Amino acid sequence: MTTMDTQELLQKVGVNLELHDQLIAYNNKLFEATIRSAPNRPTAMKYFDSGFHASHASRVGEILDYRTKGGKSIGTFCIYVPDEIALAADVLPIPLCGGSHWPVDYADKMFPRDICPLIRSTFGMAFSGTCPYKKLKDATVGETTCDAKKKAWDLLGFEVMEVPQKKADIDRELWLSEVIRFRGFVEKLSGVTVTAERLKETIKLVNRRRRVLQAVNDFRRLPNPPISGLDALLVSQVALSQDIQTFISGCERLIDELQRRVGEDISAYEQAGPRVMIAGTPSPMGNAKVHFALESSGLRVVADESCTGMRYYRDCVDESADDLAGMMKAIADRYFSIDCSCFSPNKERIENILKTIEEYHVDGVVHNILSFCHTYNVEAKIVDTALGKVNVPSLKIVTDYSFEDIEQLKVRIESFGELIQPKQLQRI
Ligand code: BJ8
Repeated sequence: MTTMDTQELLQKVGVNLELHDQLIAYNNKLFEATIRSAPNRPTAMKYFDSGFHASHASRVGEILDYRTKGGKSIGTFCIYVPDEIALAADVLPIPLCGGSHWPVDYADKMFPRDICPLIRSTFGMAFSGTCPYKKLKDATVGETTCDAKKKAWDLLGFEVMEVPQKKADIDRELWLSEVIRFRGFVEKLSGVTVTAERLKETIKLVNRRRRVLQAVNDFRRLPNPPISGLDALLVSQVALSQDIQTFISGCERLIDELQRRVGEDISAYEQAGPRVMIAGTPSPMGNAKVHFALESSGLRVVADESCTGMRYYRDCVDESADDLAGMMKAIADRYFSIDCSCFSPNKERIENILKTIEEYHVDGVVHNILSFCHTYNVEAKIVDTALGKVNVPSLKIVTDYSFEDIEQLKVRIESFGELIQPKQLQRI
């Protein structure tokens, strides 16, 4: 798609071109300075680099085409909204979480300043007229995962899925009923009934996306990871924004190249720095700040525990059921196993973190917490108690999307890096 085509397209979907140019200039500059500046990148990352740019260009065109042919779509903000069911009703989910600092002040039109930057970025884009998807959806589906989100949906009149806050049987039943209600919602939107046959196909398709993500990230367990944490983050971000089939093909090419790199002992890193896991809040597309601060300070990010990491792809939906009720239950169970800090207690998250530390040979954990995200911020203390028992040090970073504090962060990260006693797998 030429520049001219893109501008016409954006105009067609109601984007404010002048402000959009500013947003893209800001995002591109950061992308070049962070993700693209990493050394030893696999050639197959080209697809994911283009996926970054496509999210405000050709992907918009694809969705516009789909809608012109009568397709329906919904905006979403959380990995609790089950893609399988939406797709089985011929409704395309479009994740809308913002990761750019540029639009955050535009959110002040409706929201207080002292809320999470993810919410401010998302609505800052919508209110500044720079979100190309605003007019490309028939409905928007929120969820009750945090107070700021809940009230935002209220204010904006969105459809809301109730995510329970505990994991007792009664909560599981409530969640199943919400998943069934969501099916009714998307069926009504598109006029397409979800059949067992179609749902079986979409369960398999979405699981395939999870499996390629698992395969890419498995390489990060190795002594010399052939892919960096910054690139692995970009892969996850692109998973959320691009066409599933194209994304799967892009990952398959990357997996082949990573396999070859392993054979030739090519590392994504120039030195064998401490191996760290990032835990906590997601880093939606546009935000790679903490990954960059860590990797440009000589640490290696070998695991991401967040929703732009393994929380998104760790578990697949059980494919064994053949009837609609069985499949709906399998989907509800899979999504109910997500260990978001909105749950209380949230012991699965601690178990998953400890398991990941073992599997990825993690020397230290970095809590990446978006400002004003109280559940992850407080839960970091519970995580730290568990880490203390296995002698794994941690560093808590509470920050927003702006780069104002980057030098301070790097000073803290460098001290943390010196404190970590690498236990294992330090080879280059
Ligand atoms: S499952 S992490 S995508 S809610 S918006 S909770 S950062 S204050 S994004 Fe999330 Fe779903 Fe949980 Fe994952 Fe905190 Fe900000 Fe709320 Fe957030």
